[in-house]
Amino acid sequence: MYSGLHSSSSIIEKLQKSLPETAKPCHFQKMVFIDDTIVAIATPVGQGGIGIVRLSGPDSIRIGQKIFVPKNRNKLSGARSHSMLLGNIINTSDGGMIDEVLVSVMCSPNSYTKEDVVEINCHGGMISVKRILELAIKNGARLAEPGEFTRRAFLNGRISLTQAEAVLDLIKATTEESLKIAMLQLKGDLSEKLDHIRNVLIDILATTEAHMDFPDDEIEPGTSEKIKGQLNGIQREIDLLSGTFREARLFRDGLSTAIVGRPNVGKSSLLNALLKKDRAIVTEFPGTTRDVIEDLININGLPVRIMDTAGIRNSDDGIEQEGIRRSLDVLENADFIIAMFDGGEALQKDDFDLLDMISAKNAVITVNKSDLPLKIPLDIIKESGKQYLQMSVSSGGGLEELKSVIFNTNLKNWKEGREGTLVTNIRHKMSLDRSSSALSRAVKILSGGEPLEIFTIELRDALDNIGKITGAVTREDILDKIFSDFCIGK
Ligand SMILES: Nc1nc2c(ncn2[C@@H]2O[C@H](COP(=O)(O)OP(=O)(O)O)[C@@H](O)[C@H]2O)c(=O)[nH]1
Ligand SMILES: [Mg+2]
Repeated sequence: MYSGLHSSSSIIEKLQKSLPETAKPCHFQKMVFIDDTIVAIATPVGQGGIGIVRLSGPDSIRIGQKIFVPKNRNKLSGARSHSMLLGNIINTSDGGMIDEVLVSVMCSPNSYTKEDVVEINCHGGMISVKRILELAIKNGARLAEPGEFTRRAFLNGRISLTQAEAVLDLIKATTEESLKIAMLQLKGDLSEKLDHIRNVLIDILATTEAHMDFPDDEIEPGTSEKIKGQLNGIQREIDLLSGTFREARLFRDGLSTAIVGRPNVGKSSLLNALLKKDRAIVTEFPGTTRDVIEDLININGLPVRIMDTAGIRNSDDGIEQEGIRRSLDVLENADFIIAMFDGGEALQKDDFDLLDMISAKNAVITVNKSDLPLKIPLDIIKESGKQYLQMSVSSGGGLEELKSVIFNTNLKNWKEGREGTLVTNIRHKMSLDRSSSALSRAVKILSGGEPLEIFTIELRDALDNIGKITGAVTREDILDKIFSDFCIGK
């Protein structure tokens, strides 16, 4: 009897081996990590050609089978992985048809989450997707949390934490260049580099701990020098990675750039010219712009969040004062400032105040209205030590030059076609810096001949901080924070 059982399982095994991974029905390779099944609408809410409701978890196929009736009478549970079935979604309580759909099945472990995934492609629009979502929930699925699909992909070991974060960057990318950088991270560029760093540190830790097991055995000077050399090398690699952050993160988050100046110098005109559309109201009356207006432009792949502000001057008007307060706020917090002056008028007190305000800022000065006779003494502008350029927004003169200045001033070390791994995420940068400091301390301890125990504490600290980046070392609260930035359905 037992041998019979044995032979049937080996038949399955044989069958399993003979099929390509994606051609196996799901029950051949159950690999369940988490016991509940989640569901969400994966496409944006609104009208569209199609909408997708996505299920992931051990019961996806069972739930799918309950609500979906295929046209060709095949069962969903017998469907080949990565195949699609045409059929209807049927209301389980009254048997009514909800929508005609295409259902795809992706079996564990060959899916986004590594779990069984069912995706229901229905007609776009609010009603159909919502009804299918509700039906799936009624039949045993739970509404997914933001980013929960990607979180499962991470927890099930399909991707590292940096790769999961890259998925979010990919969704949010606004230029081709930002997309390219996110793709590199998704490919695992950064995780690979960090895994290498981790492995070297683990080796050193193992060597040291082996020495500690034999307290009489002093660590020989030769070994100690070798370890120091290795640690210095690793620290250099970490610092190089961390050093890419300042510029690389601009491609991820965008460069926030504020146009500031007293009223009527041409700030709103400049915003419109950069955007090539009439975004802000332009009039000859000072004080027209009351609020901060923000929009996105692309300068050589750099997303620039450009902000037009209310003119900064002394004003008794309550609404204008609030606008000015917001302008000052933006001036304080922006990555880059375009300080604008009207070249057709003599400098006024508000202009001198502005020169003061930007003195310690990352800023460029533009002297606008160069089509009019110049009334500003350029010497005073030069004295500020800031880069300046003359332009005429209304005739388009100087616009391209301004764009190059924005790019080149903020990306001094950026080279086109550059190679190497980039760090774009502040979380990664902070952990890298902590790791680097721990390594500095470790080397110092080793040089000072202090006990190896103290040395290993620092080494572990360095190691942990690298592990936190890729997710090799994780904490729930960090995961919660990372995935809460995602949308539901990803
Ligand atoms: N002559 C001249 N006028 C300009 C130029 N740029 C803007 N203006 C005019 O200056 C006035 C104020 O422009 P606006 O963009 O509303 O200035 P803001 O108050 O700084 O936002 C409008 O009448 C514009 O047409 C320019 O380059 N040359
Ligand atoms: Mg304005």
